Amino acid sequence: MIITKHTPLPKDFLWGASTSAYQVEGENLSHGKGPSVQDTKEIPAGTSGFEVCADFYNHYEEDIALMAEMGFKTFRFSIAWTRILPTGRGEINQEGIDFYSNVIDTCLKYNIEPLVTMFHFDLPDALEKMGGWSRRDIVDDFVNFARILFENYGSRVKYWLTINEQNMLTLVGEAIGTSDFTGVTNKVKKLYQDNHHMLLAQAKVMKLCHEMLPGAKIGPAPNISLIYPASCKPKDNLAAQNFNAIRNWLYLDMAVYGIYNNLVWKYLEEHDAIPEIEDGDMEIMKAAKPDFIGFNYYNTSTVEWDDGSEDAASGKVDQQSGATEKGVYKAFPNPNLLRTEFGWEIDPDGFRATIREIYSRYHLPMIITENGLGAYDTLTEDGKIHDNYRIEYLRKHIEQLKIAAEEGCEMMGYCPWSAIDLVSTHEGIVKRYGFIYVNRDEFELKDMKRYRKDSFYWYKKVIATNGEDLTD
Ligand code: BGP
Repeated sequence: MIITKHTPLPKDFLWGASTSAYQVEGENLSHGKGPSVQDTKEIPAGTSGFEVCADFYNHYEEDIALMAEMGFKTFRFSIAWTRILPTGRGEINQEGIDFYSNVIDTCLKYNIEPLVTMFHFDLPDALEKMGGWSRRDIVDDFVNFARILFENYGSRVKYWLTINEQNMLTLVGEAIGTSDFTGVTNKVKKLYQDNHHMLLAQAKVMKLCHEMLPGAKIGPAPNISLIYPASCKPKDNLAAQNFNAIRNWLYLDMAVYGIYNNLVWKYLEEHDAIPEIEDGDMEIMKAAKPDFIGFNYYNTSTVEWDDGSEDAASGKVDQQSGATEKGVYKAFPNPNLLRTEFGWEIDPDGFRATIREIYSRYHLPMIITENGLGAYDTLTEDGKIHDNYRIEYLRKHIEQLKIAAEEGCEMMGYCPWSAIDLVSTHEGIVKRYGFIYVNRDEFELKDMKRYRKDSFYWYKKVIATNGEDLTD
């Protein structure tokens, strides 16, 4: 019998990093761009808004040149729906089309494959005012937007991602600034109706992509991380299964197999929250198939059983995933893990476990679309940023990714968050993630100059050796 040894990482492994339009670009209400829900939401106290961000809109050539210097094979960025269609539908803003066309051409000039997210938390405000994702017609709006992207960029963009972190939009939309519950009596029902429309929109767009662009590849980009049981009590294990289904598998079961996860279905029944599903919806979702799975990973979560009593339901809500659901599971701070300065658990082994689990469920190639460490970086007087904590975090995660690859999980690429410093979802720009430092403070813009962090040089070497050399 021939035993096949799995090679660590394929030669064409897509090393890169990620950003999203509303967090990096700036110029959020100029050059013809309409407001998105991010521009109209209430900005958390003490954090900056999205008017300038990293000013990528005016610095993209310099920024992509720096990515090329690191040796990026891909750059994951999102396209702001309202830069293309200021009100989400109707007239096209040519300046927006041209902007992303230039970004794509700049990537290609350096042999960097653009990896385009079509929707990253920035729903057009005009569509939100009409009912947002609750309105069935929004599915057509999203398909129309996708068609415009495929028509304009399809000959140059091979890799597409549909919706960023649809599961976080559903579970913690309020923190991201995307959930409006005005007049809503059954929150769960609204959330899962919106979710159904997103799933349907995603399926239609995957199908359209395959029809219009036969050479292209498309996949979802949820935030997937394994849920641990707090102990070996059988009930804690059931709680972990419940939360895994609600947080993770609902989204991938639908994207890959076109089925509603049975545990989630039961949960929805119990909350009188079964979405309205029209004839033909399930067939559409079954027929649409992703070419790969993109997923964001920051940390695992741990839960214990919740018996539904008043006291038991007071568990702490997990920062990333909102892990407390009365009578279903309760968040449990994992005592075995270190935390970042911002309180996020760090779990590289959990990364490998998550990759293994996804592969055993879906058997599709995977690309990591986000992973990273938010920290308060300091610029020294001689223009250095010694972010060894970030190097340490990324190294440990890449080590585990490589082992997972050796174990036979098909890995396509790794795009940590973020290529360059940008504004966090709700904790400002001083929560930095980038390889490239942007010289501004939360409210003082300074000169916006770019500096290479220590992690920049380290990642350059990692890419040059295809992940073989992870030393400092
Ligand atoms: C993911 C989002 C990103 C990004 C990242 C870091 O959930 O897809 O948009 O912001 O998390 O989170 P935060 O900005 O809250 O630190």
